[in-house]
Amino acid sequence: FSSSFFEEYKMAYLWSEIKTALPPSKVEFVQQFNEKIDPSIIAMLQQAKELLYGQAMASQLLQISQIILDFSWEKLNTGTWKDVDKEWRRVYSYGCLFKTAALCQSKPTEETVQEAIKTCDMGLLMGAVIMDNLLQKLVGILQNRVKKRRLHNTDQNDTHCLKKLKTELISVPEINPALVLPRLHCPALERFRTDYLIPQKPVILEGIINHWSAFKDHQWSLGYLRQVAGCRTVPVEIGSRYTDDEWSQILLTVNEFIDNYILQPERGNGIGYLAQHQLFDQVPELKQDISIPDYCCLGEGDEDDITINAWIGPVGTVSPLHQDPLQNFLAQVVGRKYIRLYSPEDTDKVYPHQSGLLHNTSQVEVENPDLEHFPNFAKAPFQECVLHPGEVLFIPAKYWHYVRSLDVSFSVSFWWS
Ligand SMILES: O=C(O)CCC(=O)C(=O)O
Repeated sequence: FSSSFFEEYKMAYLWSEIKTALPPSKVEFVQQFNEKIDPSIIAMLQQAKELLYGQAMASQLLQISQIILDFSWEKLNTGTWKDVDKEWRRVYSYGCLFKTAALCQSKPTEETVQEAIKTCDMGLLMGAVIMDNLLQKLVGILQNRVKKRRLHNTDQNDTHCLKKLKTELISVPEINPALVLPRLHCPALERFRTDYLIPQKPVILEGIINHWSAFKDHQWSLGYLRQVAGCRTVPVEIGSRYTDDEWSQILLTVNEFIDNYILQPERGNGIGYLAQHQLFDQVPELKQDISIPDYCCLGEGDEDDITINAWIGPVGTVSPLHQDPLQNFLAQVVGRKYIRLYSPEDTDKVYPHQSGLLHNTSQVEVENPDLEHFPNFAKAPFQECVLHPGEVLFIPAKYWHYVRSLDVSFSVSFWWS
């Protein structure tokens, strides 16, 4: 058989695979909404379900799903995100589900499968969980259709581009030995609790994540990221730092992010940072490569309440000096990061922004401070380090932290209470 015949066969088979993930009959396909949802939209959702289980043309289902998506999208983009009614997010997810099904019904091309993957990702990012996380199941099936073809020629290309990048000058700060953060190798839980957690003192922990698959059989790299998530759509922060006026968030596939913001940043419009907590829910393969540090059991919260964030970006991403309300383990997996910490006791010396949204962020550019405007910043004591792969920095709650990547970098942070 020719490979194109094989590809066509696989695409034809795709719909039967998608169908097995859907409820077997329309009776079992339950959609219930409260009175917040307009009756006309409920009628459309009902009609979409009839079309999905009937003999209708895929184009009809596509049309109706697009109306559901457009209508609910309006609702998701009205007012602030926290005030958006979850019920409309569920409607949006159903719209994504119907559109995905419509796109996959008759032998889809690779482009159509890509569009279906993007549709599922939009539902996962903007919608709410429906039908036992069905969108996640569907995207897994779809991803398997495109993933394998991408594997071959990217790694070599990436290495070549990375070599070129290495020639750029990176300013690695000289660490003052008097200010360097202490390091401990696999301390006992009790030692960590008494000497660091209770007194809320930062420390670098060594040797506690070496067993992660991310360092072993699934070693994290740009190539690996392309393999498990290349075709997935994710939000990327564009701009050197989130305090800049030009800073924005855009949606890109992971491959586009790597190509245009990591390997050839001159192609993208500024520095791009994949900094978000949804990545591990969107791409469970990545979550399986890491694990929550044992030391989190010393906290009071449930394991389910721990937020796991991914921080993936090129040389030079900067997280301006800011504080977060929870305890943090910042684990470095690939590349190095320069980090500065200031105690919450010195908050007045770091000049937090006055405005509501940025009140947890300092106005001072840490490595180039304007001491005329912020004179007391020079008096603020700090600790610093270069965090290397395999090291984990404990940042106590409310500690001010500033982070600049010195290489292409992958980090994971765990926020716990
Ligand atoms: O690594 C970074 O750029 C920032 C990390 C951070 O702010 C955090 O983990 O809270």
